[in-house]
Amino acid sequence: LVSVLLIVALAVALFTGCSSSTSTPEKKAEKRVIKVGIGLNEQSPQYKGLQKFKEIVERESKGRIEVQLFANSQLGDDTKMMTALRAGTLEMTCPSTAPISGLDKKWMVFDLPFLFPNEEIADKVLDGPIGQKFLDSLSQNGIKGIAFWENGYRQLTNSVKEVKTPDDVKGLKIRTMENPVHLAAFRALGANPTPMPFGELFTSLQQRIIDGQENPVTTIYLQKFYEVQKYATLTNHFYSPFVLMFSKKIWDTLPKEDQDIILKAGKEAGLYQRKINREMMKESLANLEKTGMVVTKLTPEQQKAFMDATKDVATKFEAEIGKELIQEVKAEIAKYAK
Ligand code: KDG
Repeated sequence: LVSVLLIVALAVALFTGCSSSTSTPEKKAEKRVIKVGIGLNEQSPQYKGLQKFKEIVERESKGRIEVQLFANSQLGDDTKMMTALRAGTLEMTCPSTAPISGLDKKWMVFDLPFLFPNEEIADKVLDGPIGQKFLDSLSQNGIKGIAFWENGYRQLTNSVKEVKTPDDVKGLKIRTMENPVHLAAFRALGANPTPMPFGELFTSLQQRIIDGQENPVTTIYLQKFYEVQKYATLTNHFYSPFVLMFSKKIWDTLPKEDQDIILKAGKEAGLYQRKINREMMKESLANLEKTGMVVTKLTPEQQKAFMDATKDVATKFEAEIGKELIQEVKAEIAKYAK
């Protein structure tokens, strides 16, 4: 028995010894990790788009690249994440155009009230030469622009009263994104706007520090704003698209093959994201109405009153955005609106 045990022990020693000696010389190719942070939650179409992005990148890189997703402002708010991209301490994020204006004022053009008449026209302009010019220009600020995704038309909610006319907005304390055009538009409506990061929004509504906020219906539903807001008005006032972006500092260290995979995946996942964003918007609207929230749909005349009340906002920002640039974007929109 002793000899049998000895032979077994020897065999085990030989086996484990052999296997470890064969695996040490060749070091496995190191996995590259791409972290992506967003403010919205895991149910959002934005997160679903990122799951698609992850799937494509991991498949196309045959597992060499791993994409890790962080929702709910876990990695900070949009501005903080963009700062991290510029410093090279975070790979990716996907803010709306609104906070990008903190880096470069011309981005405010996409936040002008009632800019895009519909989503299809927005797609054409953003996926065309003008959109590409904007994405490329981010490199001046240490960011590689990948693609435009969709957040969706923004709608107004509040806890005080039903809003049907610009007059009803007067005096309401409204949270906006951190963007001068948004502040100016709400001031033009007579509101009292306060910019605030998304992560602080729910609690501020709950504690009644502010009366209202504005976001696409899907966000209003999925982030449960209906629990703390009684009234929603479908104003469609801003479009403010999402921009999927990468740290230029890190991008410049990537092999061309990986850059191509990421770029292609970002665009492809973006098309998917827009599609589900539009589907979920319809579902969310129906769901919101079921929660008991008062959802007010405006007639074209009622919506025009909001357009008229904010029509001078674009003129106010001509100097900062550039008059020609506003004209160029508007001409491109008009071309597709025919
Ligand atoms: O993930 C993006 C969000 O952080 C943010 O852009 C959502 O529309 C938004 C808001 O109101 O801040």
